[in-house]
Amino acid sequence: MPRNNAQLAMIFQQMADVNQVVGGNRFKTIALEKGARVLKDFVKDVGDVDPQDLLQVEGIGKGIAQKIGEFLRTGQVVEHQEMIDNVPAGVLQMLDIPGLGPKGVAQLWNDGGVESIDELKTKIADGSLEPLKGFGKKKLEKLSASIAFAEKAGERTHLGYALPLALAMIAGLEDVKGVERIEYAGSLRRGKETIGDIDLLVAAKQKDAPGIMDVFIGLPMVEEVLGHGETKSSIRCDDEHRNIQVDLRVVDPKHYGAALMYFTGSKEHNVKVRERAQSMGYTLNEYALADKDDKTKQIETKAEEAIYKKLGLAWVPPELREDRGEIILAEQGKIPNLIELKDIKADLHTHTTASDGKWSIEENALAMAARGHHTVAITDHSKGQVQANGLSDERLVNHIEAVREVAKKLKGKITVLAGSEVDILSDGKLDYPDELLAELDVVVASPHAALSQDPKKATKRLLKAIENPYVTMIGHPTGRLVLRREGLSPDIEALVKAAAGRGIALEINANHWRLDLRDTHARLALEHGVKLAINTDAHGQGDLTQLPYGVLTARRAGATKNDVINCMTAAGLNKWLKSTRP
Ligand code: DGT
Ligand code: CA
Ligand code: CA
Ligand code: ZN
Repeated sequence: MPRNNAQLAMIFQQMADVNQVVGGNRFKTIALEKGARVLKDFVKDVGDVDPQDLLQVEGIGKGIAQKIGEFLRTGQVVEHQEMIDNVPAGVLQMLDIPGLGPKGVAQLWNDGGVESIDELKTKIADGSLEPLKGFGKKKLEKLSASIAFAEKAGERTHLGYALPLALAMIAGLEDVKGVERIEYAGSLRRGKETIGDIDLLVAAKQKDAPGIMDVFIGLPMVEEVLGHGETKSSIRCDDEHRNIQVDLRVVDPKHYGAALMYFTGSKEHNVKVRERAQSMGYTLNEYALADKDDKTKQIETKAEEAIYKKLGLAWVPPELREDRGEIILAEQGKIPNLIELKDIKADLHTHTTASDGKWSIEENALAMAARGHHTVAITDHSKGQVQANGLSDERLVNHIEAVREVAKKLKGKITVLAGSEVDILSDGKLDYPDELLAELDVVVASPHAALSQDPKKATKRLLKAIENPYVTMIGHPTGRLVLRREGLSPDIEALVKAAAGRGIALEINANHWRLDLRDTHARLALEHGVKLAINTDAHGQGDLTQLPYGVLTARRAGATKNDVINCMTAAGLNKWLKSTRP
């Protein structure tokens, strides 16, 4: 999302929330929320749009447009500042508790006298909130769990926010005088779903380091300089108001390999490799692989590959450096040839305006073709997803026809398949009858509601869906949202075995909020020979950027292109889809 749009969307959303908390005018809340939504979906940066044209955009009225103008001129919205100044900081923080919402916060504050998360915890514990209407024992238990989850999530951020930010910083630094190489290291290079901080590494001569540091701390996204040294600086970004810390280290080009290896981690991987080095008569640190007895005798320092090689190991892709058996694979020369973004040739879970998407069937398919895909499946929501405008049985019949029309029109450009993202109801039944599912080419069965079900029920529910003869894959199997919602905790092994038995796929939903299956679950699926699907779940053009996150997660699971149905040829995929059907 363009920067200005993201910041403004967050400002309007916070204004809407605070307005609700203080019991402000309802229409003001609606206008602000609408403004936030429109900005989130807006493709161009609002800073590049003529103010008159902005007023033509549906959902941007005079008030919103005026605030956008103010923000672009001054970097803030005075009314926003005034509103948040009138509410205790602790109350604002309570708005971040998943599942509570502005109304709940208002009630806790006004009727319960709660002014911070800490107070909330105390008052839940001593039972003094139970008389509060709508805050029964069960609700308070849920609230406690949400708080615990949010605290555990702590200061980490999503892969999908950290990666674009790191790339933007690299773009701002790579042409600076003296920069020979620059890469991100740490958990980001390992493709983890959440990132504690971003670690940037530069290869440059000592004399050029100060100049590079000066440019770094002056980058436009820098909010606060936490430390400014010759070889290391740290800054804090306020990207979309998520605090992200970035460390930049400058190392001599001759030590770059050792440094990159060290700062990529994981710590656990590093420990294992270092132990191996020691057992072979070496030492290994962030400068070099050196002789144990004479540390001035540096053996390999420049490239990661050479260091691994000296240790009798194949180079280990960063995504596998988690001490999950990769050292043995590297020793045996059995590191898998991991899937790459360019291997993905199909998207089998996408939406259109028929349900809650923002583009037509044809716009969707043309974008997928332009992206280089040979196949796309149109999988709009089923009727139970009322808030997502899910299709009734009758609407689905017409929709299939509309998809077939577009498929005919685009023949030769891209294969357009008719599908559905059919809701897995809480008891495991699907939201359409089998006769209707049989008309579709692709059936993505996904859980959307009842996501705090107990694990036994969840397992039974998903197993039942897997058994349906028309299901092609289970979409985002747990329904979790990264750092936001735990989702279902089914017996993954049982699901994986059942999917293997049926010969159907399990999805890695590539959206960085989902990444569901997560890396460890996907790994389990592969161990049982289950095929993975990597889909964007795209609701519009902007969502195509999510695909790399799904690929990174698959790489962390050790997937090759042969494990992923989206990498098949058009003919191969067609044949595979048929093989899942009776
Ligand atoms: P994060 O930032 O929490 O998402 O995770 P990382 O892995 O990026 O961790 P970070 O930023 O603390 O450190 C970057 C890398 O530096 C880490 O993956 C491995 C290396 N490293 C940091 N501290 C140590 C240490 O005490 N021992 C070893 N062996 N490596 C370390
Ligand atoms: Ca880090
Ligand atoms: Ca760090
Ligand atoms: Zn979907």
